[in-house]
Formats: sequence, structure tokens, C-alpha cells
Amino acid sequence: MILLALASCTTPGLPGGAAPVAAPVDAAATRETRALFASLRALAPTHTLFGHQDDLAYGYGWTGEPGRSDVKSVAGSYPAVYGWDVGDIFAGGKGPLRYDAAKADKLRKWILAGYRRGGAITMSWHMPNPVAQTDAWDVAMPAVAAILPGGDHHAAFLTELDVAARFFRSLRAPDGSLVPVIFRPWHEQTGNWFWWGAAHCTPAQFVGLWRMTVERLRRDGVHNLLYAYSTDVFDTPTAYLARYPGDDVVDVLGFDDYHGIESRATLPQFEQRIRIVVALANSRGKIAAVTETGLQALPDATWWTDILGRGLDAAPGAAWVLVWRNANPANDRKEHFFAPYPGQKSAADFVDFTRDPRILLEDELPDLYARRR
Ligand code: BMA
Repeated sequence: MILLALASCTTPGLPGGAAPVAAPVDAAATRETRALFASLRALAPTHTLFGHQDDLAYGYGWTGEPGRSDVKSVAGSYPAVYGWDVGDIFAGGKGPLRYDAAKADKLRKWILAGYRRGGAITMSWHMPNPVAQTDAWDVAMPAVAAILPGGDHHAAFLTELDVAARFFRSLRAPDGSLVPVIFRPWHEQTGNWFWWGAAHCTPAQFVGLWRMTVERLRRDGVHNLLYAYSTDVFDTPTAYLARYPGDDVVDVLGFDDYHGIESRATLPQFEQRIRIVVALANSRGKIAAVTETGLQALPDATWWTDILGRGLDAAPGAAWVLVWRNANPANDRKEHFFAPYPGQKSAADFVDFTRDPRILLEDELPDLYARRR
């Protein structure tokens, strides 16, 4: 049983400066959202929550089976963090974003299920290129300038944010509380594969995009979000912060890293990055996290303890680590999975990894939302 001393959640003073305020950036954040922020800050020095993208929706060899989860099938518990994508409230296919009530309803149910069991929810957004109306990877058509104030697509873009806002506001649990969501928009912006990536807008435009997003969601009455800044790989604190939108609009300092975590040979890169992010987060009163990682198809039987566990050890302080989704090869990409399934060669090592007292699955979580207080 882990007891959280939420009151002691302050940060040591910065040398020569004032201690950063450790609270969500949204002064009107809901009670549960504030509690989640405080809980993750309190846990992070000693515990890392384990997360998995799309965990409840499908897995290796199955789709849409209520209650099923590859993480649970292997390790006996659901993950502590559930990753989802805002894109899943829209109909698939090219063209303008079309809200799909049935898809949104499914997603809402999975989100509520995880929240009711005590898990944390994080959402990325692979938003299709809003000018080309294609997909998030369409970098041929410049889009950021067009959606900023004064751009041709500004008004249409705000309307799309409003749809996301309505979805966030609809995440109401039976106890009346709104599910806090760690929102991770415009992720991997240090890379060039998304239309919001480094080669496709200036740092000032990126910061403008971020701030416009936060302001619009607030204007829309959304107060159940923590905002996660989530780069791809980087080498220095300066590179990490190159497009940082500001301490007043970011709660979580995260990074996505599929490269440094590949093997013993690359691990020093991951270790360097986690040290940088944990130090920056602590000095700013923020939460540090490994917002995406994984080894596709897990060909290394001891990857969990030998590589990921070792990497996390380099700098204790990541509040969570999330691995990417387990595509069902029957109807999706082949061998595109990042958590083991029963019988997979790294399954036993995954169990060892999750048994480490520092790594938390859902059944080991304290009350993240201060429900009993
Ligand atoms: C990628 C892959 C794709 C997927 C996308 C958004 O990394 O997993 O198959 O469509 O993320 O979820």
C-alpha cells in the first residue's frame, strides 16, 4: 500500500531563485485534476506508473473484447496509465474531420472504465493535416501558419478544437467527477514527420499553436486537463526546450524515445535524455514522464529488465512510462506491438519488470484522485 503525502508536494528551492509553484497550470483545474497532478509529483521520485496505448480496445490477436487487456493477460493487472488518441472521436478516411458519435462513445467508455478502476488517462492527437485534410504525416502541405490567427484555416481549426473540447467535457464519471486527462498535443515536434514538426514551422509558430490550443480549450470551459509537452529524441537541454511553449501552459515534461531504448549499445542516449527531462521537470515544479517508448515486436527476451528498467534507473523521477499499442495482426499492422501477449518471448521478463516495487500497474496504485479525502 502506497500512501501519498500530497501536502508535502513542494519542490526544493532553485539556487538563488524562488521555488517553482507545483500546481497545474490551469488555475480552474478540477479537484481531481489537481489531485492527479499532486499524486504524480509525489509518486515520481520513487515510483513509475506503467502505461500502454489503446490497451482496452484491442491487442495481439483480438479486437473489442470487453475486459481484455494484453498487459493484464500477461501480468495479472491492467496498466496504471491508459494512452488514447483524440483522433478516435472522428470518422476515418480523408476529408474534413467528421465527428463520429459511435466511435467517441466507445472511447469514452474505455476512458471511464480505466478511471473508475483508478488508472490515469493520457491522450495524444494524431490530427490530420488541417489544410490538406489527409493525415498527420502529410508534411507536403504547410499547415501551421494557415491555422494560426490571421491564417485561412484559423476559424475551421478552432472549430475542430471545440469538438475535442466537447469530448473532454463529456468524460463525466458516475460519481459526477470529470475524468482528468493528460493531454499531449503536437507531440514529437522535434521530428519532421508530423505537419507540426520542426521542419514545418518556426519555434515561434509552434509556441503560437500550443498557446492557441490551450487558450481555446480553456475558453471552451475545459478544466480537466494536464498539458504534456512531449518531444521526440534530443541531445541537450537546449534542444529539448527549443520549442517549449512556457511554464504557464505545460504541466508535464515528457519525451518519446524509441531509439535510445533499443539495446545496451544505445541505452546511454536514453539515460542522458531521462536525466535531462527529470532535472528540468524538478527545477520547474513539473512532472517528468517517458510519454512513449517501446521495442517493436519485442525480439529481445529480457528487454524489460535489461534495457527499459535499467534506463529508468538512470534517473529516478519519471512519473510514468508508456509503451505503444499492440496492433491486432488480423486486421491491422503485422508485428506492430510493444507490450507482450501470453506466450510472447519477453512475457516472463515483463512480469519480472512489473514486480519491481518501483513499477506500478493498476492494482498497486494509491488513490490518484484523492477520492477518499
Ligand atoms: C503509429 C502507428 C500507426 C498508428 C499511429 C497512430 O505509431 O502505430 O499504426 O496509426 O501511430 O495511432
